[in-house]
Amino acid sequence: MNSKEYVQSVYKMVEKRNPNESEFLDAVKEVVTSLEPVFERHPEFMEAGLLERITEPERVISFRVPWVDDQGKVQVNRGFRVQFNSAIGPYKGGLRFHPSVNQSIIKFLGFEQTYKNSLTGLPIGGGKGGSDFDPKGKSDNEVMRFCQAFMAELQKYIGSDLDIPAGDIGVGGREIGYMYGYYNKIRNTRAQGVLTGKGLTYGGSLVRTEATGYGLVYFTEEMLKDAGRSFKNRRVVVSGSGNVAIFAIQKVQELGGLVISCSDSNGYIVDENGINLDLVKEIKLVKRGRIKEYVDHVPTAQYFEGYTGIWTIPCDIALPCATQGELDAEAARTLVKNGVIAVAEGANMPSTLEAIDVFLENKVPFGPGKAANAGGVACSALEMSQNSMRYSWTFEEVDAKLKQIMQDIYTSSKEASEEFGFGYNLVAGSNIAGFMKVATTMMAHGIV
Ligand code: NDP
Ligand code: 2IT
Repeated sequence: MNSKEYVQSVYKMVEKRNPNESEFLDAVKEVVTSLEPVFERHPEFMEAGLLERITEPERVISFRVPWVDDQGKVQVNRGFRVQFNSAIGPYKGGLRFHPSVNQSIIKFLGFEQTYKNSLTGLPIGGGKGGSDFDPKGKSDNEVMRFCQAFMAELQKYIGSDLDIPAGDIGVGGREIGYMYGYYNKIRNTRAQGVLTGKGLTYGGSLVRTEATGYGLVYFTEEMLKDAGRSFKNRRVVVSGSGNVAIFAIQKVQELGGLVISCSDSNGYIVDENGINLDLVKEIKLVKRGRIKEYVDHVPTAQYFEGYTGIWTIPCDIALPCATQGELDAEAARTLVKNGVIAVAEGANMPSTLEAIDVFLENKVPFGPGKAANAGGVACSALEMSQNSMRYSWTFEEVDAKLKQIMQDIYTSSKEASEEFGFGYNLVAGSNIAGFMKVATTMMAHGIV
């Protein structure tokens, strides 16, 4: 069997084994199609069944999360932790609380996380978890009781040398604080390294809050630099208005770019004078409100219902930072038509496979999520290092390490793409560079 037949036959098996898991299948498809030339050069990887092994999670944990709401009513949610691949280190990856969460979504995120974490150069394996709990409209007390109920079960499976969760959609500092407090109480420990994204007074790292957004912009800066360009005076559209979007906007503004739009799951705002980020932070982070409230404070700005229309705004640089599948082929064609010069993903898999093809066919420099948004998890690994040392680096120290890591990811992705005959293709390059470290390690460990 040649490498092409091998990749196709394994993908068919994965399809058969995971029916109805479209997000997971898309994530696998994107990676495996990049790997054909790798298997051609390394037939020993085929003989060792590497592709069959990496497409099957080491462990999928699903559990009941019962809790009591403010009306005294019993609520039951479903919790997940997918421990995907621990070849290069303990499982590492965020927790997502959103009503859409299901096994397919957590598996796709855990699969992606494995190669993203490998790309950081730090010793972390891949995992992801979460729940279909919807934090929207819940009181602080309800969120706390849910986090405690969730952790009551999750604690059986995690640990600072085993599996280290962090935040993702719907899980930020507040939720990590509640989960961390409860973990320590019921385990009778003060194990700082068990979660990342912690508050600064109990083992959190400076820059972790900003890291994904900042890292995304550092990565995009490398893409622009290679084309002899920069963020200066560029029109930038950033979707979402959560953790990743907000700190991406902050860094773009620092670098002289003009961010004209951001969104939430209901709609998007356009402010041709440049987004007032303090106002967005007040609305989304402090009040936990809706982005449309922005126009109540800035009458010259406009609000549009629906979140996909954001890609029709003419811009130079597009940074999707909301959620999977938010940018489809039609949106990609519109961006290309409007002359976009770079697209980089702050979210995980925001562009559909067809949208990615549109960017690649039109030679638009495209930074895939597993490379471009790796700054968050990289900083989480730096938080773990500081916890182990019982020491904290300064903001400048962590920020410099983050920037270096993002530059290294860019270079290794670009070089792997060229080495394996893809030209300038950061999708293929990041898949290959991420895979090589995992593959080499799995070969060293034997069949385990
Ligand atoms: P947050 O919960 O802080 O913010 C999510 C944002 O996306 C909100 O503005 C939310 O709007 C919006 N959103 C959610 N669903 C949709 C939708 N269907 N359409 C449009 N907007 C939507 O999450 P993060 O910022 O942490 O995560 C955003 C993305 O970045 C996710 O894909 C996540 O996996 C990825 N990521 C996060 C990292 C991190 O460190 N946090 C690291 C790497 C990647 P609303 O307020 O209406 O819910
Ligand atoms: O998707 C991601 O990389 C994250 N949500 C961050 C994970 C982490 O462990 O910091």
